[in-house]
Formats: sequence, structure tokens, C-alpha cells
Amino acid sequence: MKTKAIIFDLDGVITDTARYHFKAWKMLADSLGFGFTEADNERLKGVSRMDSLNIILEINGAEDRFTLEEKEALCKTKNDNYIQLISQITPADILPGISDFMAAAKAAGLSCAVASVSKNAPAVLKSLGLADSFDYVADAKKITRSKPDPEIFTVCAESLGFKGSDCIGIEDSQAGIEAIHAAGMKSIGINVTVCSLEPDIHLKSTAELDFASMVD
Ligand code: B16
Ligand code: MG
Repeated sequence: MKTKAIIFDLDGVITDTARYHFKAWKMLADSLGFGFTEADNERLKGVSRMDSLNIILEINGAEDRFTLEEKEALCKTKNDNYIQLISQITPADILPGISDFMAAAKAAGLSCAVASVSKNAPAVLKSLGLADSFDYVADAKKITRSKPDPEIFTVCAESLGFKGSDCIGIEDSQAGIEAIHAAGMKSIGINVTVCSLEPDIHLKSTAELDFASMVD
């Protein structure tokens, strides 16, 4: 097989935590009297916590309203909201098609990795029962640049001992698809609604993942 590894995004690909990130930011935005819609939220997917807050402040013309300390407190409030929301996650929350796709990849001798910039990724993987299911999980604390920078995908490929062109990345965000392409990988997009850059394979949901026809 030409492909040596599959690199999965977490939020919105392996499980539907993307909606919890939205809810947690929406709770914070509401408490501050800020506007924040699901369309705005597309810009936050794959983007770090502080960068996400900065986008919400920019949307509301409030870039200069808070000190760094205050912004760190706002990020903590959002994360507390998020941790509360994800506390009920179980293996039943793995999205349809993901387990079969991973099993087929492993059976074909491919490696699997997780490229999530979320610092909560290890806890989410544990709740899903997937803590030991991947050959490599990127450490978000060591990633210095959010998607669309290719850093996290390149780190995953190199840690597995492969080149970007050996890998396929799966993402649900525009920033993630850009990051995958910048890392030299083929992309599978899951319901990527805002995208200036088309994924190589575009799917409406993870239920459409099919290893035999999509991985060469
Ligand atoms: P945290 P991914 C990203 O995860 C999310 O898409 C994004 O919405 C979130 O802000 C970011 O993780 C940071 O998450 O606040 O938990 O550290 O899509 O790369 O799996
Ligand atoms: Mg995502």
C-alpha cells in the first residue's frame, strides 16, 4: 500500500466534541453580552483556546477590552464549561464509521495517529476508551502553532517515521484541511462547511468513510 498512516483530527472527527466547544464558547459569549453564531464558530475549529477567544473578541470589536490576565481567566471559564460538558462522554460517543475505518487501517498494516490541538484530547480519548488505540497522539502542549499551520500533522508523520506524502489526514475544519495539505498529505474532509480549499475527498459524515475505496 502507498499509504502508511492515517492521521485523525479528534474534535468533530473521532467524536462530536466540536458542538461542546461551540456550546462552551457560546455560554462565555452570552455572559459577556457578545454575539457568537454557529457560522462564527467555523473559524474556531482547530484553533487554539487563546486564538479562539481573540477571534470572538475581534467579531465583537472588543480586541482591546481585556488585559492578558483577564483573557486567561476568560479562557479558563470556557474550559471549565467545556470540561463540564464532556464529563458524560462514553465509548458510545465514537462517531459512526470511525472504529471500522481504524480497524481496517490496522488490519492493512497502517499506523494511526491523533492530531488534535486540544489540551483536553487525552481526557476525551480516555472517556471514549481509545487511550491506547493509537500509535501516536500529538501533545497539544508542545505544539506552538495552531492549524492551518501544518506543524501538528508534520509532527505526527515524523513521530511515526513517515513523510507527509505517506499519510492521509482526516479533518472537519477549513483550518485543518489547509494544515493537512500544507503538510503534503492527502485529505479527507468531514462536513467541512466553509472551505476555500477543497478536501481531496469530501464526505458529509464519518459514516461515509470507506477504507477500501479511499485509501490507496
Ligand atoms: P482546548 P481539534 C481543537 O481541537 C478544536 O477544534 C478547537 O475548537 C479548540 O479550540 C482547540 O482544539 C483547543 O482545545 O481548549 O480543549 O485545548 O479540532 O484540533 O481536535
Ligand atoms: Mg476538528
